[in-house]
Amino acid sequence: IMLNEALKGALERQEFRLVYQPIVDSAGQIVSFEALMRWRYQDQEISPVEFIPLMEQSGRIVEVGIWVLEEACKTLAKMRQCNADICMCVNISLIQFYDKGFVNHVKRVIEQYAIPGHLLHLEVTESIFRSDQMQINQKVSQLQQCGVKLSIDDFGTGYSSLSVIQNMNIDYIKIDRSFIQHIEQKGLSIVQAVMNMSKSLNFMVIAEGVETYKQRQILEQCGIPYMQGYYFSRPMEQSEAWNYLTAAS
Ligand code: G
Ligand code: G
Ligand code: MN
Ligand code: NA
Repeated sequence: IMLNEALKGALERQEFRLVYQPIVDSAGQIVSFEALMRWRYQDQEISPVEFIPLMEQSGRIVEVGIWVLEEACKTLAKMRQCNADICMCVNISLIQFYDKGFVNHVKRVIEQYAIPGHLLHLEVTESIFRSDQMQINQKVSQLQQCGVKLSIDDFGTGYSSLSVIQNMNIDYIKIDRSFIQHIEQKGLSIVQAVMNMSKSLNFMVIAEGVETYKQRQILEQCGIPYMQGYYFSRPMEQSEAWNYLTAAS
């Protein structure tokens, strides 16, 4: 309840910021950053795991989500001066995704910052599959008309119906880090299953939460094209992310 009160003016008090974690290809080259929200309240960092659900309950996530999208696109526009092909991944809450102003907002932001749509990747969780198929397809096609790409985040942890995935035009699937963490003990069957699906259903695969060289090696042998995790880099403040990018370019 106290956090809820504190969240009310957090945007106005400029307590939110974004940090950026690289996503790399099989050669270790950066292809993208994922923007992740941070909240500093009275000298404490509060995790999005705590405050995102509160903002979803209050509906405030729509307004704050608009800020996130703008901030991420502003950063992307700046980064493109260094690497014109770099992409930006932004987490989108389902409430924001289905808000009636969302598509127009996405359009406005990519126009404002002159960003080619395909460089903006919107990440939604599997909970999207719980909504009505018609509703999903309508929103997805509206967004794809803007050129933006869609990713399923934390894949494998939630509800997903294979038939819905088959009927949905997804661009990326991010395999949840829980499947990567135990890859050495429990094996690769989930990862391989997603890789096989990706070929017939035509989406790209990203492995999340890669923490060790061994994991990277195993995933590489499995043909995973993109990886993200502490092994490559933790999420970075904007200035660090800029240094990382310029050093890599
Ligand atoms: O960065 P961290 O591991 O603390 O993120 C925890 C969770 O919060 C992740 O599931 C992540 O997707 C989510 N999250 C981080 N930033 C955002 C954001 O800007 N919007 C939404 N909807 N979720 C976010
Ligand atoms: O749900 P989502 O995938 O958006 O969550 C992303 C969060 O996962 C980031 O905020 C980041 O803090 C966390 N994360 C990123 N890489 C790693 C990793 O290698 N190990 C662990 N434990 N967490 C990670
Ligand atoms: Mn994510
Ligand atoms: Na994830």
